[in-house]
Amino acid sequence: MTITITAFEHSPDGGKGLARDVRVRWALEETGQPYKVRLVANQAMKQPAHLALHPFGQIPTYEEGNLALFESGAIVLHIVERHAGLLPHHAHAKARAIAWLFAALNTVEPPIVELSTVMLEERDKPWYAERLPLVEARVRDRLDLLATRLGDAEWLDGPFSAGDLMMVSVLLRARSSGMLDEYPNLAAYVARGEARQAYRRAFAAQLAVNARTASG
Ligand code: GTB
Repeated sequence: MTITITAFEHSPDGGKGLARDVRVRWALEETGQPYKVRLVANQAMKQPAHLALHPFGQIPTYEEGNLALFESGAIVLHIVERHAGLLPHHAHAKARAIAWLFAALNTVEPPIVELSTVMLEERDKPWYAERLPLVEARVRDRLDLLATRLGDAEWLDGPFSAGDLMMVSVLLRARSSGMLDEYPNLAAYVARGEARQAYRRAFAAQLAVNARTASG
């Protein structure tokens, strides 16, 4: 059955790979699943046809046969549970990989998204200079402990897993703030993720869309 995902027609990042369809593309590439992409314009996201797929009118979504899913974490989990490659076979190791996937989404991503929102949308506000260091400190709280836990390991818990895919995806969004470079082992971890062939294919595919839609 054909897998179809949705992505921005025009990503606000212009193709830097930060929108959440990339983690879904990456999981599909890692597990060798072909997929199609339906591009959604901003105004169409809040129209009934898209809201029927995604209750909050966002991307990404995932359709396969009569299954429609939203939430990048749920989509990635669905993919990796059905197709081998990103979850260990041993039950405990699998549970830990899923724990890292949730940790990326629930524990690490929120302060990073808050930081990027502050930097993008609150720069001209009177509270910006006071608020920025508070939000940066919340990101550092997470990165300090994540960096300690990773140490010199290649991946978070044994071989590369869905937990690493999600953590690398989340950390990428912190790079433009410069904070990732404060943690050389995390920066190297992210670079290892980006160097994977499956990530490169996922990144190139979204870049091609944004290059095309920007020019036409
Ligand atoms: N929790 C959901 C998930 O993980 O799937 C969140 C989905 C979400 O935030 N989708 C965003 C969206 O559809 C795109 S990815 N936004 C449109 C809307 O809400 O109307 C978030 C995103 C947007 C832009 C950048 N960027 O420019 O760098 C990065 C990430």
